[in-house]
Amino acid sequence: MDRTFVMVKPDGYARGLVGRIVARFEEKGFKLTDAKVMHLSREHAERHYEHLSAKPFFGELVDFIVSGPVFAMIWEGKDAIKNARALIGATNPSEALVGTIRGDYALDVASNIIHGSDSEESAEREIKLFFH
Ligand code: YYY
Ligand code: MG
Repeated sequence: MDRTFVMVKPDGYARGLVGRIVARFEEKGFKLTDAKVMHLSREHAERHYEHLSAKPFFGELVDFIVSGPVFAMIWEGKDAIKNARALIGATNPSEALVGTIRGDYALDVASNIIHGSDSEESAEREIKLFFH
């Protein structure tokens, strides 16, 4: 069974969106196999986003992701990575379709409320980083 890593970011957690986001994944047909509230260290956040370290927004991204608790999850289901990304919507909420999580709950790319792994390699890496 395919698995993916999903995380409600500090803005989504602070806004009380965890329950609604979990419900969206359950309604789609995914099974939750692990989950926890965490407050990421800067080192953990930098490792999670290390592939973006050369980007101009990297510093702000790390500051944001350590700014408060997150809710980390592992979801299981057919084509989990692709189907979870479809449910999450485009990176920039301005481009995310209504009906997707970012399309319905976010306005700004810097606070787009949720993360989902984008490949099998990143799902494996992120599940290890957050759950081992
Ligand atoms: O996988 P996804 O979260 O959809 O996008 P990434 O390209 O991996 O970027 C990670 C994260 O960085 C994104 O969710 C918001 C932030 N970001 C940003 O603040 N400004 C950008 N122009 C692009 C991404
Ligand atoms: Mg990504």
